[in-house]
This record gives sequence, structure tokens and C-alpha cells, in this order.
Amino acid sequence: MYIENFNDSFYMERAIELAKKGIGHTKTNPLVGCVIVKDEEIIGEGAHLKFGENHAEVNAIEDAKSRGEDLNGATLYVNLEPCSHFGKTPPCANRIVEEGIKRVVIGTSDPFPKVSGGGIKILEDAGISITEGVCQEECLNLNESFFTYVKNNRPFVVLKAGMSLDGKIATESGESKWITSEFSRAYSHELRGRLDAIMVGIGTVLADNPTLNVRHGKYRVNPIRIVTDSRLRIPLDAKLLSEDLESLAIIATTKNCDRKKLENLKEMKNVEVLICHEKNNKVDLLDLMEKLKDYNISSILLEGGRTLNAEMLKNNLVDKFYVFMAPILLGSKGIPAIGNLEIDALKDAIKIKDMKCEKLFDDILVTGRCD
Ligand code: AOF
Ligand code: ZN
Repeated sequence: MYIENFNDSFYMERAIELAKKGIGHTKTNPLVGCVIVKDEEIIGEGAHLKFGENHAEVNAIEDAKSRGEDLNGATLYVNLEPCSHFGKTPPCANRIVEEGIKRVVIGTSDPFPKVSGGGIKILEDAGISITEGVCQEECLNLNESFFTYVKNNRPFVVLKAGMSLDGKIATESGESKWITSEFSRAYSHELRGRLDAIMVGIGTVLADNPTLNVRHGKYRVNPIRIVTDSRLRIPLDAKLLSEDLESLAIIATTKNCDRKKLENLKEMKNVEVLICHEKNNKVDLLDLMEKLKDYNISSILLEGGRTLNAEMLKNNLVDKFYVFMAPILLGSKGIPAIGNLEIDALKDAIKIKDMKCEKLFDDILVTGRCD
């Protein structure tokens, strides 16, 4: 068993910090940072900054070399097992061996089938000493979307809702601006910037005409916008179809959609229409998740409304939630965050794990995971 060593955790924390430089840019690839240490000094640092580009270890090695450092006998810290496959770049594990590094400290193993222990084996076979599991929980949290994406073979889905204390996202007439505080809204924009895509149902588009871009926060990459719209009721002048937004808008529909609208949408810049299977007169969400694989989407922020939120939950497609609760009550005429889950017995309730709660000025942020 690994007993936490202060120096190892210190350098791994730095690797995690470096990995965060890739937030918003690595798509289906993980966030990875790497630190190379010799004689208790950092001689090289690197991160995987963009999908398709160099991996973190190679950037750290190049960084050390550009300073004229000799890597022989050094220790390399990386939050994810070095890769062993020829993908868009050659295997990092081989490069580490070639450079004469003598010890590798790893945060978590890589579940990607083409790696999955293969990187560690290459290093061990070359006589490199391995320490695994340093800052493991942090490393797992850092790449929770990547791990879910690889394990479940679909995007990691985060349900986000801003609601009253009694779970309502709007009044009966649809008034929803604003239930939560400015601070909570800025926080959710940061979430938008961290995830690859944002998804809403057509009801939300018709009621709110949202832009679904990132207007606040540290990460200003506009996510891909996804709308489920089985009949193509989306107005052609909907804000999210605006050409100025640059990121792609994906409209998921079915073969029973408005054909004229389909033709119009197909002509629009940055708009893609996916014809999905139909289930109960709606877009089959499992089929949509399958089709999204062509777009390198490893994470989705689900911003409802109630019908889509309920359908995603019923299909077991929600992994985590962020609920911002405002100190107001709207009562039973208000619109709920989650529609009909067809749950009649308590034993069938959807169970939430790892529930945490944080005060955000006047609001409360509750996070948790679904099994
Ligand atoms: C590493 N270091 O910095 C990253 C790794 O398509 P490729 O070639 O870029 O490979 C992507 C896979 O490589 C990805 O699914 C994951 O298993 C691993 N990512 N590995 O050694 C890195 N980003
Ligand atoms: Zn690699």
C-alpha cells in the first residue's frame, strides 16, 4: 500500500494545476499535467493543452531539454498513467524509458482500453520504479468526465438547475429571470465553460430563447449547444442559432420533424441536424448519445427544462448534478425542475450519492451523483 509522502503529493499537486490549463480544450481527452524533478528541483513542466496535440509528459520532457537539463535519473510526476499506444502522438511510456527517467509517480491508471495498464507495464519492464495512487481522489475528480466517458462509452452528463427552495424553476406563466443570485449564475457559466456541450429541450428554447454561450467565469470557450426538438419547432431566429456564436448548434430531431424547417436549418452556418430514432414521440436519448460520439463530446451540461431533465434521468443518463437553491418559495403552481419520473413507491426513488452542500451568498449549492 502507498503511504502518502509529502514530496510526492507536493509535485503531484503541481501536475494537477498544470493539467487544468487544458480545461475546455481537450475534448474527449483527459486533463493531464506533468512535472519532472531532479535533486529536489523541478527541471521540466508540461500539460496536455489541446486535443490532438502533444501529451503532457512529452511537453515536460521538451521543456526540461530546452533548458539544457539532463533527464537521466530524474523522477516524473503525472496525474494519469502514461500512454502505451500510437494514437495521434507516439506512446509517452516509451519516451520516458528512452530519456533515462528512473522513477515515475502516477495519480491514477488510465482506463482507456488501448492503454489500461499497458503504460505501467512498459515502464516496469524497463526497470523504472513506479509509485501509483498519489493524490488519487483529486486525480479522479479532475478527470471525472473522461473516466465516465471511457467507462460508459457516452458523455458525462451534469444536470444543472437554479431553483426555489421548493424545487421550482419558474412561475406558472414561465417567469424565471432570475430565481438564483448573480453569483450562482456566474458559477454556472463557469460550468458551461468547463464542459464540452450544453443541452436543453425545445420547451426551454421556446420559453426563454437562451443563447447558451459563456458570458462569465475563467473558461471562455463556448460549448457546443444541443437542443432536443422532435418536431423542429425551433424558430429560425432563435438566439442559439445565431451565426455569431461560432460554436456548433446541434438540433436533435426525428424523421417526423417539419421537413421545410429541416431544409432551412441545414443551410445555416454552424448548425447541424441529427435525425435520431424516435421513442414515445420524442427523440430517443440513448440514440442521441450514440450519435454525439462523432462530435468528440465527452461532457454535457444539462440545463433542462423539466421534461428533458426527467427523460435523461429515466434513461439513466445523468451522472452528477449541481442544484442552486434560492431562498424563495413558489408553491405548487410553479414549474418543477424535474418532470414526471413515474415513480410511485419510495423504494424506486432515484438515489443520490456523495451529496455536498455549499453556501453561495444567499443561495445554497447542492451537488451529488446518481448511480
Ligand atoms: C498520456 N498523457 O497527456 C494524455 C494521455 O489520441 P491521442 O493520441 O491523443 O491519445 C488519447 C488517449 O491518450 C486518451 O484517451 C488517454 O487514454 C491518453 N491521454 N495520456 O500519457 C497525456 N492526454
Ligand atoms: Zn501519452
